[in-house]
Amino acid sequence: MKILITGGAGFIGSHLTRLMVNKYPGYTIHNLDKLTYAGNLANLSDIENNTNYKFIKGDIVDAEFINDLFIREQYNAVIHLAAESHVDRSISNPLEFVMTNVIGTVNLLNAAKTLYKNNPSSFIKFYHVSTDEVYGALGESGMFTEETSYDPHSPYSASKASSDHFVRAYHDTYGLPVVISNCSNNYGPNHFPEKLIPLCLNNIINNKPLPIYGKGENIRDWLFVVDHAIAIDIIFHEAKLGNTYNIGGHNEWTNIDVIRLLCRILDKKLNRPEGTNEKLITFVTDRAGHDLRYAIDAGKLKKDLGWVPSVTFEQGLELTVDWYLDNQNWLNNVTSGNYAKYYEKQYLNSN
Ligand code: NAD
Ligand code: TDX
Repeated sequence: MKILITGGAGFIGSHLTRLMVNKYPGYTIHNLDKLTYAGNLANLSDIENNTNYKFIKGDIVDAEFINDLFIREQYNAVIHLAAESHVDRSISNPLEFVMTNVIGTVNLLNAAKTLYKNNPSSFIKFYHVSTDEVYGALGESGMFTEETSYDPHSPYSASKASSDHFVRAYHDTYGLPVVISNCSNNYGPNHFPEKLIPLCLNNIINNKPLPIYGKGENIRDWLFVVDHAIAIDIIFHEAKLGNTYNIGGHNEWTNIDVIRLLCRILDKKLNRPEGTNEKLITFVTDRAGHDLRYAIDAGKLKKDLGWVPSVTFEQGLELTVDWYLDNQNWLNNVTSGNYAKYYEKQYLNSN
């Protein structure tokens, strides 16, 4: 089986690519990534020489490039993660999110449709990786199920909702074999330090303020990134076509409590007196349209396919903190902005 993973140099994509390359030596895995600020080939340095793995630099917004690639490579399946993924960036530049998340997805769907039409038994699946943010915000109770109506509030979630609708439309209209999953907030190694947990981790290490939007009372449902990758693998292989699965950790935390826990873990690991890091917490202006609460009901995934998270939040956060402390070069590289150019040069020189 020849599988195209898009966005494989990003946070979740790199964990999924590693899992697929190592677990399925008989598969050929291509990783298509534009290497935006969020894409980093250093995330995959441990598998870059595997014979069943190939990196392809390219932009999913470029329809001609995507069509040529699909015709040349005759993929059997696509797992689509490439996206602009940061809500705050979507508030300052919505159009970039429309281009990548909507137009880019439709380009991939068109290319997949051509392969499927030409040889229906050879193109088996288009797996679209999406987010719980498409469902909007919850009040103090309730959970998102697969039946919850879409109600996106940010330009990011609106673009992801739109891409989900296109994926379903290609299933209903053209019979394209699709699967969608909507996951809650991920955390773990290789998370770009613009998102809450890695941003605060980096700032604690460097004794900088920890910016908490509003009063820190917004609630997210956190899942360790490797558990998301495991869920995608299971859904990719076992889900019925046309189905949607919610993925989540049953692990709701207010932002302020997450950051307090992180501060306590890092007080110990950095040998600072208890309470030192909490003093860095700084309340700042709230995010516009800030969703109050997300919570995923992942009961269907457990019932149908037997998936449950493998680590608790405390275990996952400890693993994450240890990874960042052991990989401060990674953090320094991505915060210096030199890394994309550096790794691109390395790659071009070696090919
Ligand atoms: P990320 O920002 O870390 O990585 C995105 C990757 O896509 C990067 O490697 C980037 O270079 C690549 N990319 C961006 N634009 C591209 C383009 N035009 N062409 C080709 N490649 C391009 O994102 P992430 O957090 O790993 O998220 C991956 C996917 O999972 C996204 O679709 C996101 O919506 C979804 N998701 C993320 C979370 C989360 O908590 N991070 C939760 C649920 C769903
Ligand atoms: O500096 C900050 N201060 C702060 O209080 C940042 C960056 C965030 N926050 C808050 C906003 C959110 O309530 O923390 C919470 C988490 O924020 P992010 O890490 O930006 O994630 P979120 O907006 O919840 O979206 C994430 O989860 C769903 C991912 O970025 C998305 O790609 C995914 O789809």
